[in-house]
Amino acid sequence: VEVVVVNTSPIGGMRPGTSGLRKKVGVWKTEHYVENFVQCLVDTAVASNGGRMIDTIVVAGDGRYYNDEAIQTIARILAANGIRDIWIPQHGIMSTPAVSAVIRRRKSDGGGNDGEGIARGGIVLTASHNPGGPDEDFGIKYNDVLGQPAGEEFTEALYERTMKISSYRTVVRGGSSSPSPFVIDLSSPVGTRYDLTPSSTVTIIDPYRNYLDALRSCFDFDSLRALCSRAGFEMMFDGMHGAGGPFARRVLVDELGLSESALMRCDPLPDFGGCHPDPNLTYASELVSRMGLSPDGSAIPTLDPSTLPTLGAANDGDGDRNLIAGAGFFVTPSDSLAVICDNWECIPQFAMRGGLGGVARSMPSSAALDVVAEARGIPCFVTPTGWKYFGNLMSSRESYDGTDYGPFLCGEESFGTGSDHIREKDGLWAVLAWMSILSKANEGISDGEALVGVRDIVRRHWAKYGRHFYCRYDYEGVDSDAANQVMNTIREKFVEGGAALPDGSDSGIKLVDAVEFSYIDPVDGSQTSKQGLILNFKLTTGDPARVVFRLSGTGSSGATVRMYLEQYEKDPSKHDMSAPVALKDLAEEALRLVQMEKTTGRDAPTVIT
Ligand code: VG1
Ligand code: CO
Repeated sequence: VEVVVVNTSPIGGMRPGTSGLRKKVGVWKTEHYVENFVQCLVDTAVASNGGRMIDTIVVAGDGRYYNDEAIQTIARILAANGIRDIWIPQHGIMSTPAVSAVIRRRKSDGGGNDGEGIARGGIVLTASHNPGGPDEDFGIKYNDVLGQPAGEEFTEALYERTMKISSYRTVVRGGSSSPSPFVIDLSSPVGTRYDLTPSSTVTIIDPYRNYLDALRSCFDFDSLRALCSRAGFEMMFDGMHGAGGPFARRVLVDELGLSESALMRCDPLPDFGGCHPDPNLTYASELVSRMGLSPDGSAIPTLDPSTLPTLGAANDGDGDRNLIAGAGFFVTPSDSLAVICDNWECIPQFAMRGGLGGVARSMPSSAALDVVAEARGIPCFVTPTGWKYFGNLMSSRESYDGTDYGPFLCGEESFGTGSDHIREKDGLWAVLAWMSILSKANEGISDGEALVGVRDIVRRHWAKYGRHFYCRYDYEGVDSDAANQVMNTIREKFVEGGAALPDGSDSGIKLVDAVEFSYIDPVDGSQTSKQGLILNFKLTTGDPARVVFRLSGTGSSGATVRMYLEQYEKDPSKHDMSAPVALKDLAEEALRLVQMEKTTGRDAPTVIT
């Protein structure tokens, strides 16, 4: 085996977005593409490690098309750069939360890894909820030593390097006369080691162990097992053919005793079986209908809820997102977060430490969390979209001097929920959190009586705190110039030209102000601007409403305009209205003001969720 230096030149367009670099597979397959990006990633990681080589790194993907090939290429680059220990899960597949758990928890196994015994970082091969396959998306992101997505400073430095790169290092077998690539057998037994160079070893690791330990530290598996065996409790989990499926099987079936029939689509497939692995009302349609729901999230009136599963859940391609539903009842991610917050007593991870020390949500998520946090005296943070901002908050609250800042809960409207057990959102964690809430809610219910369901829990929550009606419209594949024009129009007319706010329309909904969200990280002081345009309205009832516009940062072509709608309703007699109906007037007024159809040519969104 020989280390070789290969000449290359910069390739444009390698700036990571909300969560890593996502491109069509065809782009990744162009010559030097993966090599250039990963060499720059290593260089940036070394620079941010004070110039010292990174000793241990984990490489894993969500199993999408190109996963295994990219793992091989990346392992060779890492070895040639002198990274001593490269950890790859058996079969190359791990969910994103499981990678975060490995980085944080995996200690030296007594083998060649005699360093500090923890990974310095992780390379995660995923385009998350984007479709996979030869003509679809592939992606690479980097998580740092804490297991959290690299921040903007890192990704910008990485991008700068991609503009200057002139060579990369890799290893070949057979010397330069008859070189052939070194290939690792990803299906070899856990513990198998490959010496790629005299100073660099690949170890095949167990994908499950560290993640299972992380979940065990959060939940009471015995009481969850008891819930699963209760008469009347039925569950349905949709893995969407992503990386979360095998982890769900390992936990829900092997540990908690559910039957295999509780799982659907839990075998990872390179093209996710042709589906769009995003667990929302549109793309998780089969689960949604099995839960007795229409695509707009309302209950199908002809179905008797007592014949439907108690709990339905889905994960996205890389297992970090979650959808939660009950019998004939869809829970919005923003409500889910607020309910988990209010029910912290049900979750041992929080209860054992006397409650939550802090909570956070992304700006476009609804204020349902804020209302609970305020009532219960929990500090609440509002961050830009993307998990990296939560990571900073959580890590800053880790104790170095014995102070207990308490556990941390956070989430996003985009079906992301999680806590400080790792530094990523965690689809399965959210499912176990809801199972814990259900378990507690049914403690006093005797066998034979109807179980307290998801719907009962959320409706009680609304009665207590009021309901934040919530909906998101996505306009996907919009022409980039048109998308920018929508944003510029809002900025110029309503944010900067605030004095000239228009009169309300016939609906009586009145725009009261407009702001552009920017964020100063309270931990490192870094500033992030242009994180979404917020239009604040006043309804005829006097209640507040809000519409946010943002451009997606995870797409691989064209632009996606997201419109987030939120409207507060205190009156319980109005809580059973369906969200799209309740929000219809607000949506129309916002679309009229920003001239969506005129600018983009779209008279309807591609996805409503
Ligand atoms: C989307 C979501 C955001 C999430 C991000 C990554 O970003 O809106 O909340 O953190 O995806 O999730 P954007 O920029 O497209 O709106 V995942 O599961 O795709 O890693
Ligand atoms: Co994801």
